[in-house]
Amino acid sequence: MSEPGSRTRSGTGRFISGVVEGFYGRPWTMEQRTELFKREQKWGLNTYLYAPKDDYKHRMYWRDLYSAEEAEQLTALISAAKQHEVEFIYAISPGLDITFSNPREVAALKKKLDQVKGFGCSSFSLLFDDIESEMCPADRRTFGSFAHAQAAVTNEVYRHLGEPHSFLFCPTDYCAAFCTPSVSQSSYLHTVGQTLLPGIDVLWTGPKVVSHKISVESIEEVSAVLKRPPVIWDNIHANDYDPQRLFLGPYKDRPTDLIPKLRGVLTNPNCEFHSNFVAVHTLATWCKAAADGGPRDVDMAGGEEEQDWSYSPQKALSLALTDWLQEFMTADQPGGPRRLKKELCDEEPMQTDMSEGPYVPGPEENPLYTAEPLTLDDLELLSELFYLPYEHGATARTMLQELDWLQTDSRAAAADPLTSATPSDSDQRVPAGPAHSPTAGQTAEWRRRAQQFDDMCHAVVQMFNRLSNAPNRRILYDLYTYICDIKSGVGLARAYVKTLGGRARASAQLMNDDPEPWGFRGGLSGEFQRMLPGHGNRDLFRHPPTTAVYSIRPYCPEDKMELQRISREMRREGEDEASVTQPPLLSDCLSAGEISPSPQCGLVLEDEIGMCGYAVALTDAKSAAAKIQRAASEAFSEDFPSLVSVQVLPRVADPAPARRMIGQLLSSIRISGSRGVFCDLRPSDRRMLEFYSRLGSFRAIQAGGLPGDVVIMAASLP
Ligand code: GDL
Repeated sequence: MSEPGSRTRSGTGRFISGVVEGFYGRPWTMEQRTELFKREQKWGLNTYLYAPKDDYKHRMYWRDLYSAEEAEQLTALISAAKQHEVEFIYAISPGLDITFSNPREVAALKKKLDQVKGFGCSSFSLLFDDIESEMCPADRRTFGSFAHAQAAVTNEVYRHLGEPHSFLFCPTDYCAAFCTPSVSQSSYLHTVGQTLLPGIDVLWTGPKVVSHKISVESIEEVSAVLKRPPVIWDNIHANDYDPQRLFLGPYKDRPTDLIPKLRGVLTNPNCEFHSNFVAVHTLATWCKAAADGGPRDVDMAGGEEEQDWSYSPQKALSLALTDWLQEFMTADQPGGPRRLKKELCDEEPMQTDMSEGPYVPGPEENPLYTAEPLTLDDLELLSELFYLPYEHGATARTMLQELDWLQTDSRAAAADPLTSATPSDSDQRVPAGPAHSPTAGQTAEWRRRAQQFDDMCHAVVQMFNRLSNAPNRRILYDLYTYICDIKSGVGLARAYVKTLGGRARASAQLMNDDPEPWGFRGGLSGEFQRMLPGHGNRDLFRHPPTTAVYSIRPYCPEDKMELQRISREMRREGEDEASVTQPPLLSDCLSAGEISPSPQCGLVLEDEIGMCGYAVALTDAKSAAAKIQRAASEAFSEDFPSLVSVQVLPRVADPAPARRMIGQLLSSIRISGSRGVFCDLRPSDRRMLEFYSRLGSFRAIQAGGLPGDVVIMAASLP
């Protein structure tokens, strides 16, 4: 096993570790970045990648040179990074509108980077994430593919800059989910791997944009294609995609065995600078941990002789929160903190001369407001409420489970005439809704658990109060909207449980007829979400992510039996009595093997158990349709000549693999020259109707000549 530090490729030694400021939204200030460098140095991280998406001159106006004032600020920042032994990598994202084949464009790129080089920067990066992957006609004439265009320009710029020691490239397909048909078969990634000069490193976010887990195998696979170990751009703590989420859990689900397989890890964390103490601190602990129990050749802060080198997310979190607490307790604003309860006890005797000291109330006057000091328990609770993208912390999970139990149990009790029909409440009861079942609170067990739930809610409110009184106001302000939101959410749940137990009137707490604006939680986006079936209101508590790893591969004749088995199984699930006697569907004939798929038009989805889905197509369905007397109109066949049939077993809870498989199939069909695809379904097959509707590209079509017992879902292939 090779050590990160002993890697020989292009002589680069150390494991790249640190932070990428790569999120959408308000960039950090120069002061915050300088603060970050100090922390990185203290915790043993060595790199900062400057890539704020919404900084004008980083992306949208990438050609524009910096003004004198901006130049001065960047120069100072680069020098601050040096002072703290942090490598400053300047990234630019020209992909929104660059014409790769135009030498003036490449010259503009070089000129901009030359300017930044003049500020003292010697490490650079070109980013091509989140852009259209279609080339303009001019580029298409010059380059064989998008990957060739990007790699050619990147190589040229890299050489122009004198082959810098660190030079990073972010591909457009920067995670496995974006690769077609898969990482190992992605022609885009293969071209990048073959064409990019060996001294250039490649950024990679893992299986997904925000990867739940990153396995050693997945990194070995992508490294083989890229011909170099990637630098992980980790979005585990990024929160720019949802204004209600914040991530204060530890760096997790990346085994430390990855360290020797990687060129480095950079975390792209929460937008709010001060919310990133845990994200960066725990990454630093992870980087120090060794896969084999011994220290790695990474930059580390001193004093590590007696350390336990194995990484435990829980321990790393405790270390981070202990240090964070210190920071919370450090006043950062003129005027200083209000006194804390503990300090008040040690205070000097009451002063009488008002002009010399702070105001001290006299007898029978109002006592001074005092705040309780924040505790480590508070920070632990905070982290558990705002944990990780695919996981709530322990307390959050318990609260959700308990609320679920309290609600279910009270509903059951309300429905049970033996427990619910007591004379005292029967006159209050209305037919629907859990809020009207006060008898559910009659059992001792229910009441005990309701009280426990109430205590947990109270602890959240207490934590909120102590946080809002913490002396460090900057940290508080960065957390404020989130803690306020959770306090309200918990408040609603608390009131609801009281109504379940008959201790509060539902209408008073929850369903006021004339609510204040906070009665319309989540605004327009919240309303949209509540109206959407399935995806829109998916919750982490009931639908934790699957840990299954899926692969998509081409269909081969040996798969026929298994495919038929899945088709039969799924047909049984979706069928009603009547459909058994109805004439066959074209898509069923394709699944059943009565019609063979066209070459290169079959894909199979597999998980660790085996085949769990398929997508097959017949590019020209006319003759097959004629066979079972299902000929559609000429116009329909012209617009939608190809037939598809897709099935995915219910155990595939994650919709992403099926989407990917269909995306790949549609692109093969398009390459064959087809203008559109269709599939025929029974009107009673709601599951598949919903499945196709959710894909977005399919819609129900009225096709002349087809019987009324069939629904056609079709998609154009532009
Ligand atoms: C992305 C963007 C990143 C953003 C993140 C989370 C990469 C390479 N690019 O896709 O800028 O912050 O998602 O929303 O991750």
